[in-house]
Amino acid sequence: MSILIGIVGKPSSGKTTFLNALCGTSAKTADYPFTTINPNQGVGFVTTPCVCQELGVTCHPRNSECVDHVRKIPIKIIDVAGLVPGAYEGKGMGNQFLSDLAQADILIHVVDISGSLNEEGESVDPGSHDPMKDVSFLENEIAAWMRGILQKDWVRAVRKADTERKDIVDFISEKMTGLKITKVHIMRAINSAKLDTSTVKDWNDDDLLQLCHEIQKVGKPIILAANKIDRPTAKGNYERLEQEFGGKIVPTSALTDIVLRNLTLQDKVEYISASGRLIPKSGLSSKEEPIIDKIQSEILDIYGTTGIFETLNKAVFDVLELQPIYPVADTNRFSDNDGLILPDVFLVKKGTTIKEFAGIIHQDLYKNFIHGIDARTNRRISEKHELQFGDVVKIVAAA
Ligand SMILES: Nc1nc2c(ncn2[C@@H]2O[C@H](COP(=O)(O)OP(=O)(O)OP(=O)(O)O)[C@@H](O)[C@H]2O)c(=O)[nH]1
Ligand SMILES: [Mg+2]
Repeated sequence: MSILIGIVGKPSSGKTTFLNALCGTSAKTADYPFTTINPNQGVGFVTTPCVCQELGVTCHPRNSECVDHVRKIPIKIIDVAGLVPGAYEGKGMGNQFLSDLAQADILIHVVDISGSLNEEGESVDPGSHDPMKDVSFLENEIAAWMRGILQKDWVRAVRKADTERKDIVDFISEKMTGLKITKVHIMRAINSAKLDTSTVKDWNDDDLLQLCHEIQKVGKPIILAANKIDRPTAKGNYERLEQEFGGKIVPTSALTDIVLRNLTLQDKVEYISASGRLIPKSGLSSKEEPIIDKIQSEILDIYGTTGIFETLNKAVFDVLELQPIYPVADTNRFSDNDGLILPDVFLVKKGTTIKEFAGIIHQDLYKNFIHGIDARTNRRISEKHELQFGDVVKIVAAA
């Protein structure tokens, strides 16, 4: 399964800066709305301690990287045009960008937590806009966009489905083809929306909107990046939103991340990530010195990091509940058939069984599956066994 993360938010909230920080790209950013029109794409990395250290081996990563025993797993990221109220009806850049998000598994909503932009992304008095409003407006836009897709030809389609006695989940699933919404998502959403599946033809616009809100929650979950946390009016807003959204919000400063990266690349500062400390080195100009002090005292000392990679890790590991699993062919050497040690790592959903995992690697492995082996213990595992975070497994299949 290839994972795609979509970066969304109103104009000028810092989406492209966020993408550049995550992916090391240099897509255009600027302080006026709609700098981005066509989507920018990049590849970021989620990180997890590599099992090579625990197993005492030197790995040869192929589909990922390993730096100092940290596995870096590539994730595709897309940054789209800014979203303004009414986008689903074609306002602003319209709903083209919503289509750009169709393939996304999860959305990072980049919010201007300093409250210095109005709904349209234009500058206003710092702190005068309530970022809480941005959160609900974005959810509403996504739900309204999905409802628009469902409503197309709804009455006729419902009648037809009725005469064909088609299952409602199959019916909605067909309407949402291409949006990466699964039948499980739809089933869960119908339940949460408490809709009566025996009276589908009576569902009104509000019912459909409610259903789409629930589909969004399960099918395109949103994690909040409280961006521009470096600005003076940000902290209070962040604390308020943190109370409300708890585990789903991360304080970030995309711009600081980029400044720090450039200074590090120029060897002007050393960043000790474990302690969140910056060590100034020679070559810092008199203009750069106060910047370093400010980053240390106003961001790192308070929040620990610039938050960019924390957001990505949280999205992948906590919200999507994906787990890194390492398939091997030789359980003594932890290698593949060519002798490469721990070459690949796959991200699979929590609850995935070893047999389902076989199918993710190759359909033939699923068909011919016999059993699995836990490479740590060399014990057999039966087909219903659910994989755990960091498992190293061999799949035994009939030739
Ligand atoms: N202070 C501060 N400014 C930031 C931060 N992130 C981005 N910016 C600035 O915000 C402005 C807008 O950034 P962009 O990345 O172009 O914003 P965007 O959301 O992609 O904007 P559109 O493409 O127009 O929708 C630029 O001037 C950035 O330098 C941040 O963390 N802190
Ligand atoms: Mg942009």
